[in-house]
Amino acid sequence: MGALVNKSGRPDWSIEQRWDAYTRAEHVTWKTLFARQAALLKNRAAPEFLAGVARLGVAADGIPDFRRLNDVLGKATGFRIVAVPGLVPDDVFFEHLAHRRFPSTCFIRKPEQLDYLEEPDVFHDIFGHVPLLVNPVFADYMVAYGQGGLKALKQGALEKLSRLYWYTVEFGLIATRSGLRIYGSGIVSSKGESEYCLDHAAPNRLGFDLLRIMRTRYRIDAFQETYFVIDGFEQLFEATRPDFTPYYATLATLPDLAAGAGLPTDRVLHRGTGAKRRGTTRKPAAS
Ligand code: HBI
Ligand code: FE
Repeated sequence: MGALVNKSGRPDWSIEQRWDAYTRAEHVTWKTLFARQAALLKNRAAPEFLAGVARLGVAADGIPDFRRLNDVLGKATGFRIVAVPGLVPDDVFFEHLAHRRFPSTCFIRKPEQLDYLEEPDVFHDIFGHVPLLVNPVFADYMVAYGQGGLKALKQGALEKLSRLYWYTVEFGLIATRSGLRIYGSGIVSSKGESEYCLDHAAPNRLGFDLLRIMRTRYRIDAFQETYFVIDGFEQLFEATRPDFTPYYATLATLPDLAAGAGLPTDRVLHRGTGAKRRGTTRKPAAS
């Protein structure tokens, strides 16, 4: 991450959302993105995600007012959205999560960036992340991740831990009786990757494996080469409950793996062909 500047003047980097200041055009951008993803995700997203969207009642009408979202979220899991100007430093990010606060950007992408932008915007942060924060098990996982992040910073293990966030919170898939479903926010906020991650033969789809994930590098500028599939949010929470200190010691003795690597020990749901996507130079929406 490049040097970040605290424009907020507050130690937690929070700002006011200033919901009244959004323009009509900005609300239209949100509505366009929302309508497109809602239709696409009906049979693709995890039922828990879709239940969260319904419960928040966010969102079909335009960029949501965080105060209204917080009424619902607070009652459901005690989580609270705080507005931030953009990416915040790792320690600030983890402090928020550990205290049941989700830092969300407030700006929305420009109309010509509907399919891709580098940094998280309010559509990614709110539509992508907040529906699952209504789910008690997932909410607890996010808090535990914040606490684990603060520990990993002290142990010099952030690179390993951040892969866990990437391959679960941002790009995770979940197995259901009706087949694979999406729960990762980087996917649900991207039209192209919402299709690619489930339908395309190129990427690996592997069973969740904590240490394997923390060894696996990732791409931030292209669709993922590997997706990891959980059986349920309980599995995620239970697997990450132990102290990670001995895991980091083990990982220090093992080589990192390429994003598209295959191991004999993988639980393979689909071994990717690795074929490069053709026909577009478009990148997926940022996470
Ligand atoms: N800041 N606003 C914001 N959003 C993020 O997702 C975020 C961040 N700062 C740090 C960060 N993510 C990651 O580096 C950690 O997940 C490791
Ligand atoms: Fe994100």
